[in-house]
Amino acid sequence: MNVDELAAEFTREGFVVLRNVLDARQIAPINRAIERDLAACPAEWARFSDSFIQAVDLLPRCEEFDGLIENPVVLELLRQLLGSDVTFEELSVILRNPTKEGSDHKSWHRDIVRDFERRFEINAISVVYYLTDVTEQDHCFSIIPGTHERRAEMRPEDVVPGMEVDLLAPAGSAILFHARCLHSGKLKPESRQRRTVHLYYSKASLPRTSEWSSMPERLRGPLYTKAGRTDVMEGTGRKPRGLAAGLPLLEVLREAQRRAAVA
Ligand SMILES: O=C(O)CCC(=O)C(=O)O
Repeated sequence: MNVDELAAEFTREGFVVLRNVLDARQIAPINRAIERDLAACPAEWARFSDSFIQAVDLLPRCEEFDGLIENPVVLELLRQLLGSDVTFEELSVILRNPTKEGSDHKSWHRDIVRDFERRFEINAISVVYYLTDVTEQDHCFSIIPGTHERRAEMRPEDVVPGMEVDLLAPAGSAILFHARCLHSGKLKPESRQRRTVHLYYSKASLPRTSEWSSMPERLRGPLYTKAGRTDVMEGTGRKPRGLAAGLPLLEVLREAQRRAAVA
């Protein structure tokens, strides 16, 4: 499919899968960076559960992710979808370990803004890179097509099994999805560890969607104009103000999600 066809599919369904955007030579240094950072900076990795571990502020310590932010294939499609003023907003890494838990801790949700009445404020695209193969047996990303637009009236509690599409793809694939689309992680009892990198993009003309990922000096230019912006949307991307200093990352992230849920 060419970029116009991919853009049309994304616009209709709210997501598209680009298989094999990265090859093994590009994936290996990213995996090494994850292992290095896990060992060197364990406090930067929030352990939500045995099966959900996340780091949200890796860029100051790891240059290995820069190529993902600026991947030319993905950026061409993003420019088509968001316009030439596309901006990078956030990068996190999620590790999903083997588990017997039956359901995902976040369940069905829209990203950034949890308040259903404010869902049309969500104007961002997430890019999820699979770093490991995701087969029928593995924890996968699951999405409800069209819930960014034609089915935007659907609430998380309206989802019934069978509506979802499970995105199975080899390591090196990139999923682009509209952050307004209902989605969830689907846990599988026999899964291997799944590794993913989650990036968010929006537009320079819109408020910053997230302040979790700091952008060090080396990341400058049109893609990074949100680096110095303090007008962060009310939602999961906003660091909770007024918390005690030194609180573990897990508690800070949980509080951000709690505040976004009751907003
Ligand atoms: O781990 C998953 O597949 C789900 C990720 C997710 O919910 C998200 O990107 O917001």
